[in-house]
Amino acid sequence: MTEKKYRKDFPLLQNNDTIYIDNAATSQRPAVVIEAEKKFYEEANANPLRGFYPLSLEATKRYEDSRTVVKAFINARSEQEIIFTRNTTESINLIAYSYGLNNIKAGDEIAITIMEHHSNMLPWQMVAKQTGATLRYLECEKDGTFAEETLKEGINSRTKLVAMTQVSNVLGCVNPIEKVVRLAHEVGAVVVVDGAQSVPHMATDVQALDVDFLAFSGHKLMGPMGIGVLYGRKELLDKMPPFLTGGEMIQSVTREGAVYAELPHKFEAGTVNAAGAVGLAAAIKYVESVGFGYIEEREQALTKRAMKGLARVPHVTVLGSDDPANHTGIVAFLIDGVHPHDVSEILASDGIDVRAGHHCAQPLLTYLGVHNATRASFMFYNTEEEVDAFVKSVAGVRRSMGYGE
Ligand code: C6P
Repeated sequence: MTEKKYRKDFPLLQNNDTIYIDNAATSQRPAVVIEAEKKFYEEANANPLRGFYPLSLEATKRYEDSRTVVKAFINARSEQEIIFTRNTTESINLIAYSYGLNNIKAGDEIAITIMEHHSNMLPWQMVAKQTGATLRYLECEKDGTFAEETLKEGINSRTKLVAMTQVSNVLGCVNPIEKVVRLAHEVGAVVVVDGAQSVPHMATDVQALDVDFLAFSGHKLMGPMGIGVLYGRKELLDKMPPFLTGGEMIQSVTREGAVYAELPHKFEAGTVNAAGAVGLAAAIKYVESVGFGYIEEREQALTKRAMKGLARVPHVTVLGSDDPANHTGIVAFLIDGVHPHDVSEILASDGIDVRAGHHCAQPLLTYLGVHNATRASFMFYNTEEEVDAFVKSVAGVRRSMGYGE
Protein backbone atom coordinates (compact mmCIF):
# COMPACT_ATOMS: atom_id res chain seq x y z
CA MET A 1 0.00 0.00 0.00
CA THR A 2 1.28 3.44 -0.86
CA GLU A 3 0.93 6.05 1.80
CA LYS A 4 0.72 9.62 0.52
CA LYS A 5 -1.21 11.22 3.36
CA TYR A 6 1.33 13.93 4.18
CA ARG A 7 2.91 14.56 0.77
CA LYS A 8 0.53 17.38 -0.08
CA ASP A 9 1.96 19.32 2.87
CA PHE A 10 5.31 19.72 1.09
CA PRO A 11 5.30 22.30 -1.74
CA LEU A 12 8.58 21.06 -3.22
CA LEU A 13 7.28 17.51 -3.49
CA GLN A 14 4.21 18.85 -5.28
CA ASN A 15 6.15 21.08 -7.66
CA ASN A 16 8.90 18.66 -8.52
CA ASP A 17 8.82 15.01 -9.48
CA THR A 18 12.34 14.28 -8.23
CA ILE A 19 12.61 11.29 -5.89
CA TYR A 20 14.15 12.95 -2.88
CA ILE A 21 15.79 10.38 -0.64
CA ASP A 22 18.63 12.47 0.76
CA ASN A 23 16.73 13.38 3.90
CA ALA A 24 19.65 12.78 6.26
CA ALA A 25 21.46 15.65 4.53
CA THR A 26 18.44 17.93 4.88
CA SER A 27 14.72 17.24 4.96
CA GLN A 28 12.02 18.96 2.93
CA ARG A 29 9.87 21.62 4.61
CA PRO A 30 6.09 21.59 4.89
CA ALA A 31 4.15 24.72 3.86
CA VAL A 32 3.37 25.52 7.51
CA VAL A 33 7.09 26.06 8.19
CA ILE A 34 7.64 28.24 5.11
CA GLU A 35 4.48 30.15 6.00
CA ALA A 36 5.53 30.66 9.65
CA GLU A 37 8.87 32.18 8.62
CA LYS A 38 7.15 34.40 6.06
CA LYS A 39 4.55 35.52 8.60
CA PHE A 40 7.26 36.55 11.04
CA TYR A 41 8.74 38.93 8.46
CA GLU A 42 5.33 40.15 7.32
CA GLU A 43 3.84 40.71 10.78
CA ALA A 44 6.52 41.01 13.44
CA ASN A 45 9.82 41.96 11.87
CA ALA A 46 11.95 44.03 14.22
CA ASN A 47 15.15 43.28 16.09
CA PRO A 48 14.07 41.02 18.99
CA LEU A 49 15.24 41.55 22.58
CA ARG A 50 16.17 45.19 21.93
CA GLY A 51 13.33 47.63 21.30
CA PHE A 52 10.60 48.70 23.74
CA TYR A 53 8.15 49.50 20.94
CA PRO A 54 5.33 47.01 20.14
CA LEU A 55 6.88 45.49 17.02
CA SER A 56 10.13 44.60 18.74
CA LEU A 57 8.20 43.26 21.74
CA GLU A 58 6.14 41.10 19.38
CA ALA A 59 9.30 39.80 17.67
CA THR A 60 10.73 38.99 21.09
CA LYS A 61 7.53 37.24 22.14
CA ARG A 62 7.46 35.03 19.03
CA TYR A 63 11.15 34.20 19.46
CA GLU A 64 10.75 33.29 23.13
CA ASP A 65 7.50 31.37 22.50
CA SER A 66 9.49 29.26 20.04
CA ARG A 67 11.98 28.45 22.77
CA THR A 68 9.10 27.20 24.92
CA VAL A 69 8.02 24.89 22.08
CA VAL A 70 11.55 23.45 21.83
CA LYS A 71 11.75 23.06 25.61
CA ALA A 72 8.54 21.02 25.71
CA PHE A 73 9.55 18.98 22.63
CA ILE A 74 12.68 17.58 24.30
CA ASN A 75 11.31 17.83 27.85
CA ALA A 76 13.96 20.22 29.17
CA ARG A 77 13.37 21.56 32.70
CA SER A 78 13.43 25.21 31.71
CA GLU A 79 13.72 27.61 28.76
CA GLN A 80 17.08 28.64 30.21
CA GLU A 81 18.42 25.28 29.08
CA ILE A 82 17.58 25.94 25.40
CA ILE A 83 20.15 27.92 23.42
CA PHE A 84 19.42 28.78 19.79
CA THR A 85 22.43 28.32 17.54
CA ARG A 86 22.89 28.01 13.78
CA ASN A 87 23.08 24.20 13.66
CA THR A 88 24.42 21.05 15.35
CA THR A 89 27.98 22.00 14.39
CA GLU A 90 27.79 25.34 16.16
CA SER A 91 26.10 23.78 19.20
CA ILE A 92 28.92 21.26 19.63
CA ASN A 93 31.59 23.91 19.07
CA LEU A 94 29.95 26.01 21.79
CA ILE A 95 30.34 23.10 24.24
CA ALA A 96 33.89 22.40 23.12
CA TYR A 97 35.10 26.00 23.42
CA SER A 98 33.13 26.99 26.48
CA TYR A 99 32.95 23.77 28.52
CA GLY A 100 35.78 21.69 27.03
CA LEU A 101 38.62 24.20 27.12
CA ASN A 102 37.73 25.27 30.65
CA ASN A 103 37.12 21.91 32.30
CA ILE A 104 39.47 19.46 30.62
CA LYS A 105 43.21 19.33 31.27
CA ALA A 106 46.34 17.32 30.46
CA GLY A 107 46.03 13.75 31.68
CA ASP A 108 42.23 13.69 31.22
CA GLU A 109 40.49 11.64 28.56
CA ILE A 110 37.75 12.58 26.12
CA ALA A 111 35.89 9.58 24.71
CA ILE A 112 34.18 9.78 21.34
CA THR A 113 33.15 7.03 18.96
CA ILE A 114 34.69 6.17 15.63
CA MET A 115 31.31 6.73 13.95
CA GLU A 116 31.06 10.42 14.85
CA HIS A 117 30.30 12.97 12.17
CA HIS A 118 33.24 15.38 11.78
CA SER A 119 31.11 17.96 13.63
CA ASN A 120 31.31 15.83 16.77
CA MET A 121 34.94 14.89 16.22
CA LEU A 122 36.95 17.93 15.15
CA PRO A 123 35.86 20.07 18.13
CA TRP A 124 37.14 17.33 20.46
CA GLN A 125 40.37 16.94 18.49
CA MET A 126 40.81 20.69 19.03
CA VAL A 127 40.10 20.47 22.79
CA ALA A 128 42.51 17.52 23.16
CA LYS A 129 45.27 19.38 21.28
CA GLN A 130 44.83 22.60 23.22
CA THR A 131 44.55 21.03 26.66
CA GLY A 132 46.91 18.07 26.33
CA ALA A 133 44.07 15.64 27.09
CA THR A 134 43.90 12.26 25.33
CA LEU A 135 41.20 11.72 22.73
CA ARG A 136 40.03 8.15 22.87
CA TYR A 137 38.03 6.54 20.06
CA LEU A 138 35.46 3.91 20.99
CA GLU A 139 35.36 1.45 18.10
CA CYS A 140 32.09 -0.19 17.11
CA GLU A 141 31.46 -3.60 15.60
CA LYS A 142 30.69 -3.75 11.87
CA ASP A 143 26.96 -3.60 12.62
CA GLY A 144 27.40 -0.42 14.65
CA THR A 145 26.97 -1.99 18.09
CA PHE A 146 29.46 -1.48 20.91
CA ALA A 147 30.92 -4.36 22.89
CA GLU A 148 30.42 -4.08 26.65
CA GLU A 149 34.22 -4.04 27.22
CA THR A 150 34.72 -1.23 24.70
CA LEU A 151 32.39 1.02 26.64
CA LYS A 152 33.70 -0.03 30.06
CA GLU A 153 37.39 0.41 29.12
CA GLY A 154 36.75 3.57 27.12
CA ILE A 155 34.81 5.31 29.87
CA ASN A 156 37.10 5.16 32.88
CA SER A 157 38.33 7.17 35.86
CA ARG A 158 40.32 9.52 33.57
CA THR A 159 37.32 10.28 31.33
CA LYS A 160 35.95 13.81 31.70
CA LEU A 161 33.67 13.96 28.68
CA VAL A 162 31.94 11.47 26.40
CA ALA A 163 30.60 12.66 23.03
CA MET A 164 28.39 10.30 21.05
CA THR A 165 25.92 10.49 18.24
CA GLN A 166 22.52 9.00 19.03
CA VAL A 167 22.08 7.86 15.42
CA SER A 168 24.96 7.43 12.96
CA ASN A 169 24.51 9.34 9.68
CA VAL A 170 26.16 6.43 7.82
CA LEU A 171 25.11 3.24 9.62
CA GLY A 172 21.76 4.54 10.87
CA CYS A 173 22.22 2.57 14.11
CA VAL A 174 20.78 3.85 17.38
CA ASN A 175 23.42 4.07 20.09
CA PRO A 176 22.85 3.02 23.73
CA ILE A 177 22.79 6.54 25.15
CA GLU A 178 21.24 5.55 28.51
CA LYS A 179 23.96 2.99 29.15
CA VAL A 180 26.73 5.43 28.14
CA VAL A 181 25.25 8.14 30.38
CA ARG A 182 25.19 5.70 33.31
CA LEU A 183 28.84 4.70 32.79
CA ALA A 184 29.93 8.32 32.28
CA HIS A 185 28.11 9.67 35.30
CA GLU A 186 29.55 6.89 37.49
CA VAL A 187 33.03 8.31 36.79
CA GLY A 188 31.92 11.96 36.93
CA ALA A 189 32.13 12.61 33.17
CA VAL A 190 29.63 14.71 31.22
CA VAL A 191 27.86 13.39 28.12
CA VAL A 192 27.36 15.31 24.88
CA VAL A 193 24.81 13.76 22.54
CA ASP A 194 24.72 14.61 18.85
CA GLY A 195 21.02 14.40 18.07
CA ALA A 196 21.23 15.61 14.44
CA GLN A 197 19.99 12.29 13.05
CA SER A 198 17.86 11.13 15.99
CA VAL A 199 15.75 14.10 17.11
CA PRO A 200 13.83 14.23 13.78
CA HIS A 201 12.97 10.53 13.90
CA MET A 202 12.18 9.54 17.49
CA ALA A 203 10.84 11.11 20.66
CA THR A 204 13.58 12.75 22.73
CA ASP A 205 13.38 13.26 26.47
CA VAL A 206 16.54 14.85 27.84
CA GLN A 207 15.48 14.20 31.42
CA ALA A 208 14.79 10.51 30.84
CA LEU A 209 18.07 10.15 28.89
CA ASP A 210 19.79 12.16 31.65
CA VAL A 211 22.20 13.69 29.11
CA ASP A 212 24.21 16.81 29.95
CA PHE A 213 24.20 18.34 26.47
CA LEU A 214 22.20 17.63 23.31
CA ALA A 215 22.75 19.27 19.92
CA PHE A 216 20.48 19.22 16.88
CA SER A 217 19.68 21.13 13.67
CA GLY A 218 16.38 22.58 12.52
CA HIS A 219 16.91 21.76 8.85
CA LYS A 220 16.92 17.97 9.35
CA LEU A 221 13.69 18.32 11.35
CA MET A 222 11.76 19.99 8.50
CA GLY A 223 12.58 23.40 9.99
CA PRO A 224 14.56 26.21 8.37
CA MET A 225 18.28 26.14 7.64
CA GLY A 226 20.41 28.32 9.91
CA ILE A 227 18.66 27.49 13.18
CA GLY A 228 19.88 24.84 15.59
CA VAL A 229 19.56 24.00 19.25
CA LEU A 230 21.88 23.34 22.13
CA TYR A 231 20.26 21.85 25.20
CA GLY A 232 22.47 22.03 28.27
CA ARG A 233 21.89 21.24 31.91
CA LYS A 234 21.39 24.57 33.67
CA GLU A 235 23.99 23.88 36.42
CA LEU A 236 26.63 23.41 33.71
CA LEU A 237 25.57 26.28 31.43
CA ASP A 238 25.50 28.66 34.42
CA LYS A 239 29.19 28.03 35.10
CA MET A 240 30.32 28.19 31.46
CA PRO A 241 31.77 31.38 29.95
CA PRO A 242 30.19 32.78 26.79
CA PHE A 243 31.30 31.27 23.50
CA LEU A 244 30.76 34.44 21.45
CA THR A 245 30.74 37.93 22.95
CA GLY A 246 29.19 41.17 21.76
CA GLY A 247 25.71 42.61 21.57
CA GLU A 248 22.69 41.30 23.43
CA MET A 249 24.55 38.83 25.68
CA ILE A 250 25.33 41.37 28.40
CA GLN A 251 23.69 43.02 31.39
CA SER A 252 26.14 45.92 31.51
CA VAL A 253 29.45 46.93 29.97
CA THR A 254 32.20 49.24 31.24
CA ARG A 255 35.58 50.11 29.76
CA GLU A 256 37.08 47.34 31.84
CA GLY A 257 34.66 44.50 31.20
CA ALA A 258 31.10 43.25 31.20
CA VAL A 259 28.50 41.51 33.30
CA TYR A 260 26.96 38.83 31.13
CA ALA A 261 23.26 38.26 30.64
CA GLU A 262 21.44 35.39 32.33
CA LEU A 263 20.80 32.12 30.51
CA PRO A 264 19.97 31.53 27.75
CA HIS A 265 20.93 34.94 26.33
CA LYS A 266 24.49 34.69 27.60
CA PHE A 267 25.06 32.28 24.71
CA GLU A 268 23.15 34.16 22.03
CA ALA A 269 25.39 37.05 21.00
CA GLY A 270 24.32 39.34 18.16
CA THR A 271 21.01 39.59 16.35
CA VAL A 272 19.31 36.22 16.57
CA ASN A 273 17.58 34.20 13.86
CA ALA A 274 14.10 34.85 15.21
CA ALA A 275 12.29 33.90 11.99
CA GLY A 276 14.28 30.65 11.97
CA ALA A 277 13.28 29.91 15.56
CA VAL A 278 9.63 30.58 14.69
CA GLY A 279 9.97 28.24 11.68
CA LEU A 280 11.55 25.59 13.87
CA ALA A 281 8.66 25.83 16.34
CA ALA A 282 6.24 25.38 13.41
CA ALA A 283 8.23 22.32 12.29
CA ILE A 284 8.06 20.83 15.79
CA LYS A 285 4.29 21.38 15.93
CA TYR A 286 4.03 19.73 12.53
CA VAL A 287 6.11 16.72 13.68
CA GLU A 288 3.89 16.45 16.75
CA SER A 289 0.76 16.54 14.61
CA VAL A 290 2.10 13.64 12.52
CA GLY A 291 3.34 11.83 15.63
CA PHE A 292 6.49 9.81 16.17
CA GLY A 293 4.48 6.58 16.21
CA TYR A 294 3.51 7.15 12.59
CA ILE A 295 6.93 8.55 11.61
CA GLU A 296 8.81 5.55 13.01
CA GLU A 297 6.39 3.03 11.54
CA ARG A 298 6.55 4.56 8.04
CA GLU A 299 10.31 5.07 8.02
CA GLN A 300 10.78 1.51 9.24
CA ALA A 301 8.51 0.12 6.50
CA LEU A 302 10.36 2.09 3.79
CA THR A 303 13.78 1.05 5.11
CA LYS A 304 12.72 -2.58 5.28
CA ARG A 305 11.46 -2.48 1.70
CA ALA A 306 14.66 -0.82 0.46
CA MET A 307 16.94 -3.29 2.25
CA LYS A 308 14.90 -6.26 1.07
CA GLY A 309 15.08 -4.92 -2.49
CA LEU A 310 18.82 -4.24 -2.34
CA ALA A 311 19.46 -7.73 -0.91
CA ARG A 312 18.17 -9.16 -4.19
CA VAL A 313 20.57 -7.06 -6.31
CA PRO A 314 23.90 -8.83 -6.94
CA HIS A 315 27.12 -6.97 -6.04
CA VAL A 316 25.42 -4.64 -3.55
CA THR A 317 26.57 -4.45 0.10
CA VAL A 318 24.72 -2.42 2.70
CA LEU A 319 26.88 -0.93 5.47
CA GLY A 320 25.95 -1.65 9.08
CA SER A 321 23.36 -3.99 10.52
CA ASP A 322 21.38 -6.48 8.41
CA ASP A 323 18.34 -5.56 10.47
CA PRO A 324 16.32 -2.62 9.05
CA ALA A 325 15.17 -1.87 12.60
CA ASN A 326 18.70 -0.61 13.28
CA HIS A 327 18.92 1.79 10.34
CA THR A 328 16.63 4.73 11.25
CA GLY A 329 15.81 5.36 7.58
CA ILE A 330 19.50 5.42 6.56
CA VAL A 331 20.82 2.88 4.04
CA ALA A 332 24.44 3.39 2.92
CA PHE A 333 25.71 0.91 0.38
CA LEU A 334 28.47 -0.09 -2.03
CA ILE A 335 28.27 -1.55 -5.52
CA ASP A 336 31.23 -3.72 -6.53
CA GLY A 337 33.41 -2.02 -9.11
CA VAL A 338 31.48 1.26 -9.26
CA HIS A 339 32.56 4.46 -7.51
CA PRO A 340 29.76 5.91 -5.32
CA HIS A 341 29.98 9.21 -7.21
CA ASP A 342 29.15 7.32 -10.42
CA VAL A 343 26.35 5.49 -8.59
CA SER A 344 24.79 8.76 -7.49
CA GLU A 345 25.11 10.26 -10.98
CA ILE A 346 23.42 7.25 -12.55
CA LEU A 347 20.66 7.42 -9.93
CA ALA A 348 20.32 11.17 -10.59
CA SER A 349 19.81 10.46 -14.28
CA ASP A 350 16.83 8.34 -13.18
CA GLY A 351 15.54 11.28 -11.11
CA ILE A 352 16.70 9.92 -7.76
CA ASP A 353 18.52 12.13 -5.25
CA VAL A 354 20.99 10.35 -2.96
CA ARG A 355 24.26 11.41 -1.39
CA ALA A 356 27.65 9.88 -2.20
CA GLY A 357 30.99 10.47 -0.55
CA HIS A 358 32.47 10.09 2.91
CA HIS A 359 29.42 11.69 4.55
CA CYS A 360 31.65 13.78 6.85
CA ALA A 361 32.53 10.57 8.69
CA GLN A 362 35.89 9.76 7.12
CA PRO A 363 37.42 7.95 10.12
CA LEU A 364 34.39 5.62 10.21
CA LEU A 365 34.68 4.76 6.53
CA THR A 366 38.44 4.20 6.87
CA TYR A 367 37.75 1.95 9.88
CA LEU A 368 35.25 0.00 7.78
CA GLY A 369 37.85 -0.31 5.00
CA VAL A 370 36.04 1.85 2.42
CA HIS A 371 36.63 5.33 1.04
CA ASN A 372 33.15 6.38 0.00
CA ALA A 373 29.60 5.07 -0.02
CA THR A 374 26.26 5.95 -1.57
CA ARG A 375 23.48 6.71 0.92
CA ALA A 376 19.72 6.74 0.63
CA SER A 377 17.81 8.19 3.57
CA PHE A 378 14.05 8.08 3.92
CA MET A 379 11.48 10.25 5.66
CA PHE A 380 7.89 9.30 6.44
CA TYR A 381 6.71 11.30 3.37
CA ASN A 382 8.54 9.03 0.94
CA THR A 383 6.53 6.33 -0.79
CA GLU A 384 6.84 2.65 -1.64
CA GLU A 385 6.95 3.62 -5.34
CA GLU A 386 9.96 5.81 -4.67
CA VAL A 387 11.72 2.99 -2.85
CA ASP A 388 10.98 0.60 -5.73
CA ALA A 389 12.27 3.12 -8.30
CA PHE A 390 15.44 3.51 -6.22
CA VAL A 391 16.04 -0.27 -6.05
CA LYS A 392 15.36 -0.61 -9.76
CA SER A 393 17.82 2.16 -10.55
CA VAL A 394 20.49 0.58 -8.31
CA ALA A 395 19.93 -2.74 -10.08
CA GLY A 396 20.77 -1.06 -13.41
CA VAL A 397 23.97 0.69 -12.28
CA ARG A 398 26.51 -1.99 -13.18
CA ARG A 399 24.95 -2.48 -16.61
CA SER A 400 25.24 1.29 -17.22
CA MET A 401 28.92 1.00 -16.34
CA GLY A 402 29.45 -1.74 -18.93
CA TYR A 403 29.39 -4.80 -16.65
CA GLY A 404 27.54 -7.90 -17.82
CA GLU A 405 25.30 -7.99 -14.75
N1 C6P B 1 25.01 15.42 8.37
C1 C6P B 1 24.66 14.33 6.24
O1 C6P B 1 24.43 14.33 5.02
P1 C6P B 1 24.83 20.52 10.58
O2 C6P B 1 25.51 20.56 9.27
O3 C6P B 1 25.56 21.32 11.62
O4 C6P B 1 23.38 20.83 10.51
O5 C6P B 1 24.86 18.98 11.04
C2 C6P B 1 26.09 18.35 11.23
C3 C6P B 1 25.87 16.92 11.60
C4 C6P B 1 26.23 16.49 12.86
N2 C6P B 1 26.02 15.23 13.25
C5 C6P B 1 25.49 14.32 12.43
C6 C6P B 1 25.27 12.92 12.93
C7 C6P B 1 25.13 14.67 11.14
O6 C6P B 1 24.60 13.75 10.33
C8 C6P B 1 25.33 16.00 10.71
C9 C6P B 1 25.00 16.42 9.30
C10 C6P B 1 24.64 15.64 6.98
O7 C6P B 1 24.90 13.30 6.85
C11 C6P B 1 25.47 16.66 6.29
S1 C6P B 1 27.19 16.26 6.29
